[in-house]
Amino acid sequence: MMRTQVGIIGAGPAGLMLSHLLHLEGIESVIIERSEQDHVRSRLRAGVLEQGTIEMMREVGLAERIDRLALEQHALDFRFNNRSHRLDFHEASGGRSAWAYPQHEVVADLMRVREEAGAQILYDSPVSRIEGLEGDRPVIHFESEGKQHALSCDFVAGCDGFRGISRTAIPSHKLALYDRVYPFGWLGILADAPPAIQDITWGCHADGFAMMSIRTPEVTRLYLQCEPDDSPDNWSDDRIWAELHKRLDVDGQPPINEGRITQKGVTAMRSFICEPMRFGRMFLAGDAAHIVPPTGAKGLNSAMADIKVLGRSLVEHYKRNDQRWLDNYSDTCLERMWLVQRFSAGLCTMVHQFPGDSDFQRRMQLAELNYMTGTHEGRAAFAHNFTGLPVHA
Ligand code: FAS
Ligand code: PHB
Repeated sequence: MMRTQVGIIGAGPAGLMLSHLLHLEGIESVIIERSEQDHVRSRLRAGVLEQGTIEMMREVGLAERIDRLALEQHALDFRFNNRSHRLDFHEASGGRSAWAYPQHEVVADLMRVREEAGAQILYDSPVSRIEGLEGDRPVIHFESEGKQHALSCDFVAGCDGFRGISRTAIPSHKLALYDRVYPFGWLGILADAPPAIQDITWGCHADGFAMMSIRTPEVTRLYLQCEPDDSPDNWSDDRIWAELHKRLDVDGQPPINEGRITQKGVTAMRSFICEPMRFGRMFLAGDAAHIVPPTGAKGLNSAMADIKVLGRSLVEHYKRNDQRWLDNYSDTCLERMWLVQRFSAGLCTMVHQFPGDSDFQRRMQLAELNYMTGTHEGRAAFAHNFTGLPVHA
């Protein structure tokens, strides 16, 4: 039987970052990942990092590519009533920013430093069972190269995403699940087209939400609100550009730039949290414990916030034999995560068109948008959340 200190399930951003943080403190870990490495590395997902996530990556030795490739964002341009309403969250937050740095670059950075350090990351090795979580030596069972294997460890980190196995290893009567599925999805588009302006741009249109976000100076990430069960096959390039121009172009601003569409995909929208984020010697982190609609760009950032707390908690256990951080881990993460859910769900309600909404609801949305972009208090509240709430670790 294999043996390590911390068994990590999942080589997404949460699992990779935890493994790196522990390595920096001389704590052993093994990552067990279901998919092949190239599949994990190539997944296109989040695009915007909070100030705290950028600072964390710099602190752990990942500054070089961040400083070279990440594009600092100071504002978000809200478009409604055929006008641009630029919310400068850099100014409204006293100088805090967000950065355009795609998730697949974060994953590539972490994979590189882990490989350079000789990390044990077992790809193409699905975990089938976790046992002994209420004992002193939990065991993770997994398959690799057609054979069954077992990893004995002191602690298990469930970093295996929303559809992983770790959360299901917790007896259902020990869990409280909170869930909301939205009646729409996002059609995500990647286009070889330079961003029309340097600000993330939201179209809060009566026909539906749209967004233009930046991946590189030559590549734009675009989103269109669509039916929750829609298919990219229903969206020709012409239909995509017509809808994006309708929802995003306004007087006084350059129209969005068109270009070759290189990727299309539909993402469902969900708010989800499980409580607690710990069972015995297993700690859940990232999408394994919570999901937010991508509206507020909080999925990846929340995973990193959990890992910052979990990393600190495990270091306190191994280095100072102090269990308080581990004992408080779930409450610490959930207190912040409910505030993140509040922000993400609130934005979702404010900018999307819900089936059956009355004219009154539409006017309420416009009033929310006017308050948030047109008052100091509204801009400060948005900026405080969008650039990232503090992480207590
Ligand atoms: P991940 O899901 O990234 O990683 C979990 C890993 O565990 C995966 O590699 C999986 O293969 C592995 N795993 C699962 N079961 C396993 C098992 N039984 N054994 C071993 N390994 C197992 N967030 C944003 O902020 N902005 C966005 O625009 C955005 N867009 C998204 C689009 C899509 C389609 C999806 C699915 C998510 C999106 N997200 C977005 C959220 C996303 O970025 C997540 O928050 C982020 O990947 C969370 O990272 P992890 O918690 O590491 O989970
Ligand atoms: C993205 O680029 O994926 C993105 C940007 C801003 C958001 C949400 C997602 O608010």
